[in-house]
Amino acid sequence: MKTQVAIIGAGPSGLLLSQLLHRRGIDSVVLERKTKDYVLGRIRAGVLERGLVALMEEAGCADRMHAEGHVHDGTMVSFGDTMFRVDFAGLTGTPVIVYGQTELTRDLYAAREKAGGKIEYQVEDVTIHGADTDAPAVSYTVDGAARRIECDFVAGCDGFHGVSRKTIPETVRREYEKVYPFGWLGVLSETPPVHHELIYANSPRGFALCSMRNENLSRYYIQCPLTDAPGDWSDDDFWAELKRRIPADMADKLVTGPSIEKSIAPLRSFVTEPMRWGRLFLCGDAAHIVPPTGAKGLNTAASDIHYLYNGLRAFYEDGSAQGIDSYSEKALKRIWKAERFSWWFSSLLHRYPEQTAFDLKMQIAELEFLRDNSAAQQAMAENYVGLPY
Ligand code: FAS
Ligand code: PHB
Repeated sequence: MKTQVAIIGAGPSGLLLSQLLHRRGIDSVVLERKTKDYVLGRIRAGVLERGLVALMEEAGCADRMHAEGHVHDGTMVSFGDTMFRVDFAGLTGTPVIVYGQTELTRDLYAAREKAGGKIEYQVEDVTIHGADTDAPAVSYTVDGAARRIECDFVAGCDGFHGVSRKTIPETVRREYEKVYPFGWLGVLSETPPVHHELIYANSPRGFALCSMRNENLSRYYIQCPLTDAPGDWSDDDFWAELKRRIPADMADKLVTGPSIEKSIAPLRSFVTEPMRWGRLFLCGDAAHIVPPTGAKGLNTAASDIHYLYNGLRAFYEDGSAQGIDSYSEKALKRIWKAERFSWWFSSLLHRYPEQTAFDLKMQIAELEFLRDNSAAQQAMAENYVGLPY
């Protein structure tokens, strides 16, 4: 089989890239190791930056997002029983859209299927060949049958545990990592959200986040030890702990109900450099991971796709390699700013085992400065709604 761009991974990165390329008549094949239902069953991100909203519009996949997504002009931050609002729209002129990654991915699948896009599911043994030549290829098996794709470029959109990053020789790769000493226990419940905007909560018992998917589907998180498993937490225990971590008036309003999904995500900051090796380009979680505190994971994958899509477009339409040659440097400049914001916001809101009494005083002082200072809120708002591409 021949194609112009072989894309490994049918998560949001791979699907968005494939759809954008298709809209410019550039052919791609997407290889996915799981089934479509498995990919759609993963509950992940919930907040879309303005850049990702614009990309979904450019991909022709924004109708349901605009119809069902919720525009949020700000967010709440609480510590103890103090709660204050950061006004994104007022400070930056830009809101965010709350619309689950699952739904965004569903929209992208629908668009690729409608366009007759080639997606191969349950592939195995994916191997990238000749990435450092002008004639790369990808081999794989489906139901034991060996397949091979000859292509011009390979987009590694296969997430943190994929094969793409490891295809870049260790002598070329530089990796940066911080593993956080806690995880996030997440619950999805068919209950009305406790507040119409998100609540990021710092409490002496640990971090909590009150989020949502729609007016009758809520998403809640609490910081938990890495040694915990979802089965260690009954629904009642989860709700009781969440109530202890959010302001009393919010706890009193909280509508609880059975969890329809319960999972624990470990938290890490991770970046690999460079994001390009020959004709192989890494995108999204294949190249970088952030703690979900700043809602940057999916959104930083989006900016990678923006840079790579425009670079490939220029290559095929104008014969210019400038965009693909500058991809890694440009993507990493924005990625490191998202890493910093996600690390900062995580440091502000979580309890760390090794924190001293002085460290806790610093955390509260920083929260009070954020509450009282418009420049501090401006900086947070600009990062949260998404720095320019
Ligand atoms: P993905 O990991 O989504 O997709 C990669 C795809 O490649 C997968 O479908 C995988 O099956 C496939 N693949 C892997 N290896 C392959 C191979 N060898 N061959 C073929 N296919 C292969 N971000 C937020 O902003 N907010 C959140 O709350 C949030 N929560 C998260 C919770 C968890 C548990 C995780 C893991 C991530 C979370 N994220 C969150 C980040 C998440 O949203 C990612 O940023 C987003 O999924 C990135 O999309 P992709 O780069 O497409 O990677
Ligand atoms: C979510 O709704 O899943 C969500 C929202 C904001 C975050 C992280 C997760 O920072």
